[in-house]
Amino acid sequence: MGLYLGLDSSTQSLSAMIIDTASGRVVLDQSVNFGKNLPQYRAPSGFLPDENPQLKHADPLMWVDALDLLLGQLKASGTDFSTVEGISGAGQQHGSVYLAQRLSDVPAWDPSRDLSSQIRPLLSRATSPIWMDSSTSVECREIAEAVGGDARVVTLSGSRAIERFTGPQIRAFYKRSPDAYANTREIHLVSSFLASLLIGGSAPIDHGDGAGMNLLELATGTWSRELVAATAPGLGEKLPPAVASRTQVGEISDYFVKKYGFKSGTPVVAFTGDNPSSLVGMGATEPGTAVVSMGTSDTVFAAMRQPHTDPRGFGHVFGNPAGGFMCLICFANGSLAREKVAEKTGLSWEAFERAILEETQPGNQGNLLLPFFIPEMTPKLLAPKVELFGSERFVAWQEPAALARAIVEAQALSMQRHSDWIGEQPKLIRVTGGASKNRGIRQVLADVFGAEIRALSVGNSSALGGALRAAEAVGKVPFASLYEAFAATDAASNVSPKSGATANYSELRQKLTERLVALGA
Ligand code: XUL
Repeated sequence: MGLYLGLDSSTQSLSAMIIDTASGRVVLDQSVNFGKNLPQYRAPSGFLPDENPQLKHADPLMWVDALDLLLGQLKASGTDFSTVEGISGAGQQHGSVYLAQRLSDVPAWDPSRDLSSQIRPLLSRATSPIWMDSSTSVECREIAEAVGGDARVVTLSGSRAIERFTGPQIRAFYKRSPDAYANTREIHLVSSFLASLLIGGSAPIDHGDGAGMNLLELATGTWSRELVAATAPGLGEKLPPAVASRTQVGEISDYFVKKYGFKSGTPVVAFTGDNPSSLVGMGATEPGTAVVSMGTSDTVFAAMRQPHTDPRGFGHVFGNPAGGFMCLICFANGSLAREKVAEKTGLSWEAFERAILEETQPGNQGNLLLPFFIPEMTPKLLAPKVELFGSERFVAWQEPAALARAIVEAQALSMQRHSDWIGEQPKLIRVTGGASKNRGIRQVLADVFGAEIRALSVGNSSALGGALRAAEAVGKVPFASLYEAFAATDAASNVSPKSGATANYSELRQKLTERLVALGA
């Protein structure tokens, strides 16, 4: 029993959460926002603006500075890190960091200097492609062709070759900057990079996040020779080992002991991707509970005993940090699309909720909005596509309440369609992320899926997942008892499907399917 720290480096912020397994309480939950707190990196939404909408990169030093900033703020406000018994965490998935030296070969971090000035000279690539990048369609095709087609990539890695996945991104780097690629000794994911900073060495990549690279062989949990060879020459020597998620990857380095007061020898457990970490934070590592996470991206995910892949090619299979597998479907048009509709209709968040709950009905009288305000990965649309179908006033953007309902219904119907390959329709869905706090959005999910919706009392399920994983691996506290204490649902937020509502969606579902098929999606 003790205190465990979970970190989460997501698209827009770095969060820290400390849990106390003796009292069953979260004792600390704090974040720094990259855009607001580190404006010198000129990344208001966590990535560097670029003329090309397909290119989405971030400065990895921003993530390093965020770590020093957050730990410094916490120490200054009285956090005693010497009581922490173990650390784990998560990073936004797929993003990669390129180093000219192996981190295990460099001298220990000097606590009299900040960390970013010690990392800067080690980078072989100044920026990191992140999950929002969609610039690698050519490389995806080349990788698939080299191994004998899409089906082979899916069998090996659990997903088709996907633009944002790390393998195609590495291949694009090798082709566009061959010298810098040749000068690269080690490639990390955001998650393993964060863990490497903490241990002052090269941390392995875990099976949860590693499966989002198109390089890991799902069946064996090792790097696939075929995919590695198809991606870029010499890549095998540049990848850290792949390990099970509960592996202790090292001890906290002296830099953090001297600077922030951690106890020498504090174990660090492999970091994982933010979605696999949320699977743990949501208490959903056993099959049977689906999770809908509504943040910058919307994701639908669930634990799976045996890997089983999406015939349409949009879904993925990743390692489940508690053992076995998980499936995931990711939608780029999450918060941003909802915000765009709120902005265009002039509705506040409260009015948006009222519009859904009080002013409109399930099925929206046939009004339909195609919700792709930015390029989408599920279905694959490389250019934005927003279209309205329905009453004259609706298509002229003059029905604010119907438009609020329309964006949420289209997102929920698209989630339902694209998660149908997982198996039986879920009867119980756990929700997380900012938008899930909106009761109107929870009601639409309940009505479309015909499922009971539950939200957790603790927010930030990915940072919580990090703390829980540390408690399980270091403190040997079983997940089942951790879930009882920390993954309890908040009864006041429960939502059930309205009677008869689910049936109202058959027409809208049909209309959306026709549109998607017409778009080749
Ligand atoms: C999942 C994905 C996103 C990021 C967001 O495949 O790309 O959900 O992990 O941080």
